[in-house]
Amino acid sequence: MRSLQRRVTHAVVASATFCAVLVSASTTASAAPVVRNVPGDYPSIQAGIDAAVNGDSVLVAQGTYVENIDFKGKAIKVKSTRGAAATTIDAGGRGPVVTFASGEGRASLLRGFTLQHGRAETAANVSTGGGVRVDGASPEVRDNVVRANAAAFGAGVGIRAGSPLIVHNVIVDNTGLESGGIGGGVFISGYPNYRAEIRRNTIARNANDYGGGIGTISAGLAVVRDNAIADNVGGLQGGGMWLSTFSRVIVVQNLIARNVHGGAFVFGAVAGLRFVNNTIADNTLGSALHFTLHSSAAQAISNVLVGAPGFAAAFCDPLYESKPPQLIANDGFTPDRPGFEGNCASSPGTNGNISADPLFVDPAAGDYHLRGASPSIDAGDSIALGLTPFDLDGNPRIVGAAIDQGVYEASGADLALGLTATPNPVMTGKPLTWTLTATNHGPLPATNVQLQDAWPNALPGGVQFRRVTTSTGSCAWDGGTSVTCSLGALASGASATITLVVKPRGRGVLTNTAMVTANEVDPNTAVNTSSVSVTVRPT
Ligand SMILES: [Ca+2]
Repeated sequence: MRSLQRRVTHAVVASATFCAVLVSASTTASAAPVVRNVPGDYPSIQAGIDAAVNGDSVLVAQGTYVENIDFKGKAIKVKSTRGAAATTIDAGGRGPVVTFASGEGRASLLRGFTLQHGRAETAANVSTGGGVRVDGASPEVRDNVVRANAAAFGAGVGIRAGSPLIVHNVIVDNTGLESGGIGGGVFISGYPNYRAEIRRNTIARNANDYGGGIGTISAGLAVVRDNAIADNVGGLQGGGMWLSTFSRVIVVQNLIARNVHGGAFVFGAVAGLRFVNNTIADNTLGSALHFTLHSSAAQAISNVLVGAPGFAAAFCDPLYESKPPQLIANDGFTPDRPGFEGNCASSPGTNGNISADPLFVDPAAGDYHLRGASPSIDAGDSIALGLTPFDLDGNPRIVGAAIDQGVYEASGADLALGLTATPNPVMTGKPLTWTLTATNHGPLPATNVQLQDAWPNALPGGVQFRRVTTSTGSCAWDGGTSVTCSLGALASGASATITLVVKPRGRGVLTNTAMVTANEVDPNTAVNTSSVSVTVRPT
């Protein structure tokens, strides 16, 4: 039926001989695009692809399809109707799940599948790309889950020449097959001018000898941007990333954390290889950034680098490279040793580089946002090449005086509250002074700062209120056991001090709890509340 419609349309166009230009244009468009349904119209996805022509779509219903698919050079969209969670292509351990090896361009789209159990090994003459194999092609691969595949190079996604867009996929649990394998999650090759783009993917729990998350060889002008690269294992080098030999990769705003064998290992760079605004932390058995052979051409700008115990955050290997890479406005910090070592050891204090705890909000829970007091706030290079207008959360850059180092731009106002009691213990009937200190750690000014303070009466003789004073704004006693303060605005870095005096009577424990809030978003509310208990003793 559909092919009949196509022939009819061709006939109509062909009869329009009075206008050669129109005929030419219409023939190129090749009639209306056809939607081919699987399994409604075709028994397999490949059968749908085989029947399709440029411009068509192959729409796949939910289910598991045991097959390998090959786009065969066609500019078509292959999409699931219900998304990756409901639609799986399973290669059953035979060959890559999906192949783009016939010169496909960006008009070839694969979207919304789980791609699993693919295999690419040297013995089978296809060693690259267990889940997705790209060889001399530039398709778009979007919104897929690429899991449990195996290959020598690029167990999840393998790119051997081409400029594909690999965007918003979850690439997990893929493993290398052969000794010396490169790229557990993604492998990129494409010398000299191919430009693969790896953007907004989660690349986790993959493994290969070199580059557990991403491995590159001669990767041309590849761009790796806005990815989370975590919990990968580089068996020999480069837990998160391994960049080798004429790789002119631009690595922008990636969170590279908890990988085994370091964050990123640069083994051969050419001018243009650049790390910008990445956060690289909590990787084990290696530095956050390790520069060796031919890496003096590399640049690292505005990164937050935290080294594993025993490893410098940034190590510039003097044995293989006499000159350091260009390091600008980075924070390189290791708790138990210098942040920068090797021939970049003198970086702190030059070119905007610092070495200080970046003060993540909660790294143990995977939260690498900056606390308000972080030295990385406003400490980056606002004009670095490769910046994007949004941070990894999608919030605007640049907030405050300058761009922050790392993947996140701090905004809002980080309030903190301190509370002390004097004396403690206190004698019954004697004055007890509570001192409350509300501090705005920024980065923005806090407005309409409110403080609530309460001391529920647990003493037999009661608690007599005496007075409350504040350094800014005003406070009011409610006539019972609480005080409310309106402190107005607090600039970034400013504090307000409230002094509250009472006389407890009787004996026991008196607990005071206070909280501070403001109109602004607060990136770290854990420190907004404070509490202190005082023992009241008889005279
Ligand atoms: Ca800033």
